[in-house]
Amino acid sequence: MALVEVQVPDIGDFDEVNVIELMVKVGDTVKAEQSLITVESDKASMEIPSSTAGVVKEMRVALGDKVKQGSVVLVVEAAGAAAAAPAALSTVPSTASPSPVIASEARQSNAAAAAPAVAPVAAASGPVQVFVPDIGDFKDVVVIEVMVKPGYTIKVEQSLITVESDKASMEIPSSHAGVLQELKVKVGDKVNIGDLLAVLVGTASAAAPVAAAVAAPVAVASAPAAAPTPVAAAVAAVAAPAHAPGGTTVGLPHASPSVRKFARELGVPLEEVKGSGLKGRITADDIQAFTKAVMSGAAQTKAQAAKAPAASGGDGAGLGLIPWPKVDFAKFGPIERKEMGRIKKISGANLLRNAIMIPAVTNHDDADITDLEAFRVSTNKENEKSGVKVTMLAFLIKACVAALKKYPEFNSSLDGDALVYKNYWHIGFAADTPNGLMVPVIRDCDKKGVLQISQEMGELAKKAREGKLSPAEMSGATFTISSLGGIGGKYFTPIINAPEVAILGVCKSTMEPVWDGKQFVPRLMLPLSLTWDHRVIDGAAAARFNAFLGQILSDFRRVLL
Ligand code: CAO
Repeated sequence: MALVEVQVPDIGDFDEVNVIELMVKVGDTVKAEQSLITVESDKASMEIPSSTAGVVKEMRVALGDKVKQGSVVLVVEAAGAAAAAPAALSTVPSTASPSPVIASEARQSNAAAAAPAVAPVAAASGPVQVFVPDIGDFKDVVVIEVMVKPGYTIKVEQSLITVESDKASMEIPSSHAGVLQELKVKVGDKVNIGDLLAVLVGTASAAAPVAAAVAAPVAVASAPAAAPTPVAAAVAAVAAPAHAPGGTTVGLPHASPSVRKFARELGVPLEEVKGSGLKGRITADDIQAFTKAVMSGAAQTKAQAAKAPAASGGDGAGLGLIPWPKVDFAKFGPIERKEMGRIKKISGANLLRNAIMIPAVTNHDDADITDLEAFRVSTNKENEKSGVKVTMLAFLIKACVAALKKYPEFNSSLDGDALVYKNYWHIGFAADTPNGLMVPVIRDCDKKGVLQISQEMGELAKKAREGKLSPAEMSGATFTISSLGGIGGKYFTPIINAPEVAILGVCKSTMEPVWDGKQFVPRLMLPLSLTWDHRVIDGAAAARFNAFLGQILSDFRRVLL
């Protein structure tokens, strides 16, 4: 088998270019014409193909190396080559079998050198037609990107569109300056040399190398000579960020033609992929990783996210719902529009997801807290000096821990088809703040007494109202209580705080006549509303949980059992 050194072929006017991607490694079997590496100048990126089929024996370039015509890329053990010269190392420029990319670039360069004054005109004030210039051997190249819009002010050499063959991407520049009146191509169109690309008007300011005033309308090919660096302009690369008329950079993703093609085949939006290659270049591995993340649900494309229901104003398209009604409220009376705060937006999105995704059921019950309230009042009297006031919520937290221990599925979370039972009891409580609803978490409530829970609750509620809660102080809850007891109401249906599986809503206790078997007696009754995830809990368990909670609250000594 003959060893063949594959060299960088004639790559046109480029002196030294950077190796930005290695597409093969030692041991790989390569075909003739297969791309080996991608190189990049400040204007163009090109794939360097192999002149020879065989097995890669040695890589002679690494990422970041600078190469030029004649640099050895790698050594291939030629497939099927005559074994006549086993020790001989033949050196073959990869252009021995001219690849379309390189051939076209070389030709472009030659054409430019040979015909420096082909482009006739640039200064004209009437409409000027801009045509696809000589782009080498390429036929029917696809327009993959349109970088300008009618109304844009175009400079000479400004890229108008990007076209792509299976081997190269090129930006097609404008030969003239002016205002874009009409663009004649769109993404997906196939173009060839001489095709009409655009019509510009008001081109008087155009600075062409060969300036000659011509009466309008004139037809001008965006020929190499219109651009001082024809090769660079004609193959102006995917790697070079395009510039919008206002000078702002249009974020054109850095990727080689084959990677772009790969992304297109998979329907991957290249502009959403984070490049891990040199200078943030997107590699085939990045495309694969992105696809995997989207397929596994770990990531979303922007299009998917746009379809997902939003915190508000989402159109529900992702759920197949009819669109949200759009009403011009101002038609019916004076209005004032105020953006929602950050916390409301975040909690809104969470509540919506939880309301939609959890098959939730709410059980209502009443607990007799007559004795407990008397105990609470006396405790507060005794502790007056300590500054810690105990509210019913602190007792409820303690009572809930006892119920969660007895019914552990209420302290669990769903993980796929499994239930994760947590052997810790961190209780979240909904706090009403000027910025919106927040849920601070009191940790290890099983290990704390009612007084300590009251004290922590006071501190956390204060922090919540001041907007000073840390993310850690709002995470890790295993169960949540939402108390409207200080405000009023009877029952409500709280929304479960995923990934928890249940939440207890509590309203204001009231004195009610309760039948004790012989007579009606006045008792202080606390309304309970327990919402539970029907995938994890069933109605009987929920009823038992509420009943047990009621027993504890009516005789708090049971907490000790
Ligand atoms: N029944 C009757 N009275 C009650 C009660 C109940 N269930 N719960 C509390 N109270 C009383 C308290 O004893 C207190 O009375 P005094 O002022 O006479 O001492 C008063 O109501 C105010 O209590 P509080 O609200 O300050 O204290 P708390 O411990 O009950 O609640 C907190 C603390 C932070 C949870 C509460 O202030 C809060 O923000 N609640 C709103 C929660 C919420 O918005 N939930 C809805 C979520 S869904 O949108």
